[in-house]
Order: sequence, then structure tokens, then C-alpha cells
Amino acid sequence: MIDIDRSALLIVDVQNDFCPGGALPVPGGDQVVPALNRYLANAAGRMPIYASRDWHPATTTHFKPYGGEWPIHCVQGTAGARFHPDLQLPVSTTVITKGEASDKPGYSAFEGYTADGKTFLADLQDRHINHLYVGGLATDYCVSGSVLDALRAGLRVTVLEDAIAGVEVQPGDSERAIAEMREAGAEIATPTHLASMPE
Ligand code: VGL
Repeated sequence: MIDIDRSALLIVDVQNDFCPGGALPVPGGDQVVPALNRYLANAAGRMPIYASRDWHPATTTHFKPYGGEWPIHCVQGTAGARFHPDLQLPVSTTVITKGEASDKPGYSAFEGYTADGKTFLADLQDRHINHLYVGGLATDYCVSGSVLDALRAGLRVTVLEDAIAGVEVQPGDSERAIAEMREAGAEIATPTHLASMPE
């Protein structure tokens, strides 16, 4: 039985740099947008909506030129750091900003803060949320990092199977990340009560 009043939707890092044409494109990254828009339309008015964003300083050990793993992406205030223009986030969306440190990757939304400086977990607790629905980018990094942290915090988690896409640095990374999330207790599903277009 789903207690809808205690659920929230988290859209992870659907930003221009993670979409085709961006600095760190996730294959098919933009293709999650229509499915996410259906979830957003269903969730609006029924549960809180959160959208996380990678929000890096120009210089961070996360970036290749400074010893890290990744091309420069999602730098604070740049066009690449903006949410995908077709993503229909309601004005009531709580944005979770993460990755602001110059020495940490900030993969998980649980490393992020609201505009008021509250941690994501504190905001969820204040709203008595016990179940997170999670979609977005990338399956094998920020989605899995966020999902595993949510499970560690004792939340129930449903990963929106039709609304995630992975970087796939190594082929199979997304599949492995999905297996790891499932083993840690996440449900991987396309919940029909939230997936169709509302009447
Ligand atoms: C991400 C790789 C590097 C993500 C962020 O949003 O999943 N992936 N930085």
C-alpha cells in the first residue's frame, strides 16, 4: 500500500551538460525528459518535487585538468548547468544544489542543500517523507549515489526504470548500478499510478 502523502519525487541532474551536445553527454540523456514530464505532471500537487543539480566551481579536483576523472561540466551559472529546457519543473520544485566543494565529486543529492541551506535529508524529514521516487541522470553515478544514500537513511526508494540513463564509461555500468540499487533494497519499476498522463 503506497501512502502517497509521504512520497516525494526526485529528478536527478537533468542538466544540459549531461544531455547530447553538452560537456559530459549521457547517451540518450535527453530521452528521459518526456517520461520525467509525465511523472512530474502526476506528482504535481500530490507530493513534493525535488530537482538536484550538479553545481561545480570552475576549478575542482573532480575535473580532468585538476587531476579528476571528468571533463569540465556543470560549472555554476553556465548554460551547461541549467536544467534541460524541455523539463517541466513546477515553480514549487525544491532545487537541491550539490558539487560545490572544490575537492569532492558530490554525486549524491544527499550531499546537497536547498536554497535555504538545509540538507536534502533534513528537508525530507521536515516534510515527513518516507518514500522517494527517483529518475534522471546518470544511472551509474548521481542516480545510484542518491538512491544508495536514500536507502541508508531508511527511506523506501522506487527507481523510475523508464526515466533514467547512464554514462556507461564501461559498457554494463548502468546494469551493474541497477543491480546494486536493487540489492540494497530499491524497487526498480515503472509505477503505473504515476507513469500515465493524468486525465
Ligand atoms: C555525474 C558523472 C560526473 C552524474 C556527475 O550526474 O551522474 N556523472 N558527474
